[in-house]
Amino acid sequence: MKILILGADGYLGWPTCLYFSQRGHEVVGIDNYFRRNATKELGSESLIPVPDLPQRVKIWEEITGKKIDVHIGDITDYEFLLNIFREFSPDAVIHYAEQPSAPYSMIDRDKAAFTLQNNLTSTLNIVYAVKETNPDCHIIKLGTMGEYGTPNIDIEEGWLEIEHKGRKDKFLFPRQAGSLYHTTKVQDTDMLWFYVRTWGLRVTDLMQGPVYGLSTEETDLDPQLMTIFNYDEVFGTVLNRFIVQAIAEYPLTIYGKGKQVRGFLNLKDTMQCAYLAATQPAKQGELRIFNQLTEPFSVNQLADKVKTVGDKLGYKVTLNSIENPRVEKEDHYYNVQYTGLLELGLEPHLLTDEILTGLFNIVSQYKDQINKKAIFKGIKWK
Ligand code: USQ
Repeated sequence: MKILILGADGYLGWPTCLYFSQRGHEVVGIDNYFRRNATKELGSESLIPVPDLPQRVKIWEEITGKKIDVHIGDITDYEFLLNIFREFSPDAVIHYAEQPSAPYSMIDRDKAAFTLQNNLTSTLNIVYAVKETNPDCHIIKLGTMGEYGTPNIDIEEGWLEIEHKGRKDKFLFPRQAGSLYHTTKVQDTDMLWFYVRTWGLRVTDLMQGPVYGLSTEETDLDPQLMTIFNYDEVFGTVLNRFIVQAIAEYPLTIYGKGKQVRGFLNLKDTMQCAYLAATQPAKQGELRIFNQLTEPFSVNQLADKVKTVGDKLGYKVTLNSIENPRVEKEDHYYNVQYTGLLELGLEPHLLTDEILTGLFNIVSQYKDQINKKAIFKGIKWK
């Protein structure tokens, strides 16, 4: 297959490029270095220094003999994106090229406006480029479990059948996002659903939970192939942050009661999910939605696991419940349906003590580079 990966330099984008390339697919990647630039501006760069994208693909080619083409540019520039679609004519496009951070979208009006403009325009441009060049191209869009929020009913896989005054219909599952970032993902889904209905596009929307981990089969081939790893309040996800905090002997930053539950997955499983979606595509005129998680955990459960493993490894791990900078329910019902990807063949890597120990071992090699000042700044929702 010919796969176009947008956001190819990112935490998920880079290992996804390698995953498809290793399995014999032709990969083209695009990135505008948003994450690198934004983290530099915030003083919270990747814990692991990684070469720039052209250098990374050069190293990949030296090690495996496999070639990945990359372009540095902004997909909100329609002509730039369209030219790549024309030249490459992908069978599938994977869209990771969004501003991915909830706290970033809540810093101020400018960052909110950037998030809105970047995320919605990039999705719109992909829709138009696909329609203009090859309407059969499968759009794989990274959504988020946060689109649903934390309703007091079971969360279904994308859709809900409703009976109202004796009549029935199927609708997108009700959405109530918890940040402006998450709201743009809701808007993306609505936009894609509109174009699927109107133009008959083929779309898979992956409702992903927070991802943790560092290691994939391909990035493990050489330290220079590792993915970007952020642990700061803005770009780090909670479990990755807790591991860095444990190693730095910084009290784990549990927001509020810590009873918030989210659906987590290992980085390795993100690769599998994207691959399963691409190799078993949605039908023409279908918006297929999968809930992309493998295990729900509360923040407290994660903190306890990190403490157990960290203490065993000789760190002094302490837990600290701090005032929640976000507006979110800290104690809520959470029961999610997530069978779609398992039915496609997903084999989950669950969060065992062994996996956590592996993460501790990699991160501890970069202990001296941890910038404690980046760990918590207290970006408030209001
Ligand atoms: N949390 C803490 N302490 C921390 C950091 C986070 O208690 O130091 C809590 C948060 O309050 C939240 C939960 O942990 O309740 C998850 O926070 P997170 O920062 O790991 O994840 P989130 O901001 O929701 O965003 C991340 C990714 C985003 C993705 C989303 C999936 O950055 O791109 O869409 O996970 S989901 O959470 O399912 O919406």
